[in-house]
Amino acid sequence: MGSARTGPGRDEQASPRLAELLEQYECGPIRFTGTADALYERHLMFDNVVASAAVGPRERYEAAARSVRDVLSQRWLRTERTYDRRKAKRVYYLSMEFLLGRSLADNILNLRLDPIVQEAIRDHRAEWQALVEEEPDAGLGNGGLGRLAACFLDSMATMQLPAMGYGLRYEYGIFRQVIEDGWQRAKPDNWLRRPDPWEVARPHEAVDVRLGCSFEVRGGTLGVVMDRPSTLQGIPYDRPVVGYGGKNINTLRLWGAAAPDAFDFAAFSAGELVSALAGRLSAESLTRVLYPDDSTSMGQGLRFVQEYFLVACSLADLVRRFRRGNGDWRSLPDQVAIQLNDTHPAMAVPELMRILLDEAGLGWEEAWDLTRRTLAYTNHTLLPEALEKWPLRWFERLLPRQLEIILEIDRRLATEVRARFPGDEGRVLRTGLIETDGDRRIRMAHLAIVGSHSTNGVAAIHSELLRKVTVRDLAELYPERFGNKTNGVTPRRWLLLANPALAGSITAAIGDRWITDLAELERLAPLAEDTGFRDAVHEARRRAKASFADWLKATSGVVVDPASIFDSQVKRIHEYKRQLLNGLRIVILYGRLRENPDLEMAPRTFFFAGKAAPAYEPAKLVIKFLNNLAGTIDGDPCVRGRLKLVFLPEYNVSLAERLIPASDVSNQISTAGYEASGTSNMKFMMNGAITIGTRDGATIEMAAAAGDENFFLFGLTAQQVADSRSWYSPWWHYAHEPETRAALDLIFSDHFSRYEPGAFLPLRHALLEAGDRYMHLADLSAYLDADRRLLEAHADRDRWARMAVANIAHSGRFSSDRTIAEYASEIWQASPCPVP
Ligand code: 26V
Repeated sequence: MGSARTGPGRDEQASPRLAELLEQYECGPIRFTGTADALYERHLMFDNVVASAAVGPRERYEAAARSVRDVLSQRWLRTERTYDRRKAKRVYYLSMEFLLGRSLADNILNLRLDPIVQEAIRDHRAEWQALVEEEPDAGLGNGGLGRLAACFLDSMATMQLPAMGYGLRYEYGIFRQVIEDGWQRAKPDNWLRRPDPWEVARPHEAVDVRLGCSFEVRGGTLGVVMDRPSTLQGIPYDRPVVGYGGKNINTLRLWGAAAPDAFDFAAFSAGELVSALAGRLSAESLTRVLYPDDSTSMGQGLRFVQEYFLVACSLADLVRRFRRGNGDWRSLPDQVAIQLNDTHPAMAVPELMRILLDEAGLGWEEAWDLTRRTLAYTNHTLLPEALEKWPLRWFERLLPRQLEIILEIDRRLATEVRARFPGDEGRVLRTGLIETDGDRRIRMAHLAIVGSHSTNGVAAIHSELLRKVTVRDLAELYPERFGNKTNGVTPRRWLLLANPALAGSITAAIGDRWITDLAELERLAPLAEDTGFRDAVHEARRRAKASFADWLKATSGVVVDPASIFDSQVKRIHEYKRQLLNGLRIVILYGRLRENPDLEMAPRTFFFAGKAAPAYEPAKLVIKFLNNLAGTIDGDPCVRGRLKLVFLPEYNVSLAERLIPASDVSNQISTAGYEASGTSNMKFMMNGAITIGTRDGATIEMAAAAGDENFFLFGLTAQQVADSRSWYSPWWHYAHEPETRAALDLIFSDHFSRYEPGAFLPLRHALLEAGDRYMHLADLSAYLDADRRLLEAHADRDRWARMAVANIAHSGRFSSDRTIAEYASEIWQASPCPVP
């Protein structure tokens, strides 16, 4: 970043293509005058009023972000105006989570401003890097479901769909993870401490939400006060979502909770002012924090209110927009498609019914028809403990009208089931919206399926299990509603941005159309036989590994050898994802080397990263185990330089962007039948890593695309897992597999917990005494066998490079553009609306 006077100006350095592009952004009343540098320098000076000597990286970040926002603002406004004038059918993506990560470099890339920026920072690389790192990693999500929502936003904008995301503006995102003595500690993520240059508050578009309860902060925690009705305000905070090429700029609208201003000024005394303001404080706490549980415990009242708040604000907003352009309620499904990201926003079913019945004054039949045709639902997990079921009495106290509607839906559903399956009362109970054993609960998945026209899973196997097992009775009742939409990821962030060297080699080989049409990568397939291209792929990975190693050393002091095989497993820590299985593999490899120090074995570095839900003790113990394993290996001269394990703390989007391009091997080893899809598996594949994995989720489809010979699949199938449940015994493996037994004995001899004796006894309990629910031991020997085959392949550099090329070439299906194209044509009936 040179100064305004010396830096390269727009006219001097912009190629004709670029000049055209900039003109594209000058599509409102304001012309950009002067240079890009001048724009930046003006923000640097005037936004924070600081002397140039006192400017730090944070001020530079804000000025850069504001400059980029200036460039996109007029086009952002024009996008909304175009959708409005064309009366385009709108798509609304309702999600409690958007795991956005950083925006600056991504927005620059999507606006195609990178040549300008590259030029401007030519002599200031380190300064630029420091500035980029000032942006907090927006962690408004737990994991896969939230990151998928962010990839979908990118694809919808790139494909010029008139789409909008709706979510919550959590002041605190997913907790920050620090590791102390090997244990996970959770720290608050105060990501909005500093003003966020990307968000635009729109208080004049606030909406009111009426509730049958109020809030109170008691003893430091926010509680729900029943039977004291209150009104909350939802304030929209808009964020730009830049499509690749910057043609359409969509909006992510996040709701912040506030108390309405209006209180009785005439009557208040000093005491009342304080209590009135305290009331205001607690209303704001509703959107204070993201719930950090992914697919574990539920049942918190505040989460229930958060979900309703998202639904009520978003529906009020989109109905208002619909009514502005259209008086006829009957055209709602032709004008609006609403996608529910899991059941978290499933209260949209009764809420939309309430609006159509009570506000539009329609009759039940018509309201029901419109509601169903407008809504669609995506399921993201089959884990029984993650299927939401909210106590009926919460609805009674907080949302009595919505409960009335749910009960009527349930009554009509039962009538329909009885007519279709006379005498089958068991089926009536199984399909019903209300679970009757114990205290009565509403089955939110049933509500979403019954109240929408489409239900989909996120990979072929998952959609099949959903239909045939989890909600079988409803699928028999409404077979035409069920479908599959295999997940995808955006190639802009996960290849073009994260791996510039590989992206450059690909573009050099086949041109740049792959960026918006990833199927183009197929054209790389023949280049597996081209030594030049294989070398380029190899070189790209070498560079990514070196720069990861440099970064790791600079930020943590940890030294890894870039010449070793980088073998990664990064995702939420969960028993079904089986990080422990990976740990057992490493213990066995370690045992082999100790046993036979002359054993030939390629040097390897194993990376783990991921957060455990703070209340999920077994998952937190896995983190502790991996850290102790790392420490023991580091301290053992027998294996030094040959094996290394690194647990990277604070896994987030930015860390994924660094690690994935640097990884040679991707571990996708969930118990078959448990991982709905997985999405990091696709990011690794796109970047040319080789997968070792089980036949689960989308990994099955990835192997089919790449060819089995380019994949290392192992272990029980979902069918075998289900069939062997009743007789499976981990003890059999302990008794009959010497390496399995030796590994477990080593762990339980406190070899990895010398100063914490007994620390890992709960692992023994889970793996042996309690029956090994996720069947680690059943797959362990097959895992090691696949690992042996993988090492064999790696020993042949050309063979490995061919496999990498094949994986990249066949990863095109796993672009979220393909997924979104399917949603648009098969569920939403929505078409692109290009902005002129
Ligand atoms: C559940 C709960 C319950 C309590 C409060 C917070 C919370 C947050 C999230 C969830 C459900 C998480 C479900 C999920 O993330 N599923 C993942 O979705 C990915 C995208 O479809 C998919 O690739 C993963 O396989 C699947 O595990």
